[in-house]
Amino acid sequence: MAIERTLSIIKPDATRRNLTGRINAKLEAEGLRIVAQKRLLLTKKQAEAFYAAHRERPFFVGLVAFMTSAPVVAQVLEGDNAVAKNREIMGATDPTKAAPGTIRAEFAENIEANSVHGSDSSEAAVQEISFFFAGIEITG
Ligand code: 3AN
Repeated sequence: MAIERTLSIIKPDATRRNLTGRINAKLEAEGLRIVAQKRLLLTKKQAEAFYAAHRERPFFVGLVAFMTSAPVVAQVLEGDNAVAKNREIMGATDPTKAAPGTIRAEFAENIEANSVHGSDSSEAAVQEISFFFAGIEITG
């Protein structure tokens, strides 16, 4: 398997409930390494740019409001098959459909406030990592 990197975001519902450490523990227990991490409060412009692909979706305005409502923790995860592996650890978008033991099954409040984001392809990962991090900030 190839060593990959993926972008993860611990979302406002989770930072608000002080769940950063518990989420990180799960990621690490599953073999992903947190090779970069920063906590920041997104501006409206930044959240709109990050979710630009969803601009036409009915939930876009609410999603941007939610993502700017409290700090997020952006992180780069590294490991074997990191993109797919992180999606597996996260669970389905809708927490009522997420497999038991996944982050979203355990922590998400609802389909919008679902505790974590993870890149959904290796192309998205490259683009999303560069949205948040300069190469010099990532140390394997
Ligand atoms: P995922 O994060 O599982 O890749 P996407 O890319 O379809 O899911 O959606 C991006 C984000 O938009 C989700 N993480 C969630 O916060 C929000 N979202 C997705 N679907 C809905 C929905 N039906 N209603 C409200 N928010 C949603």
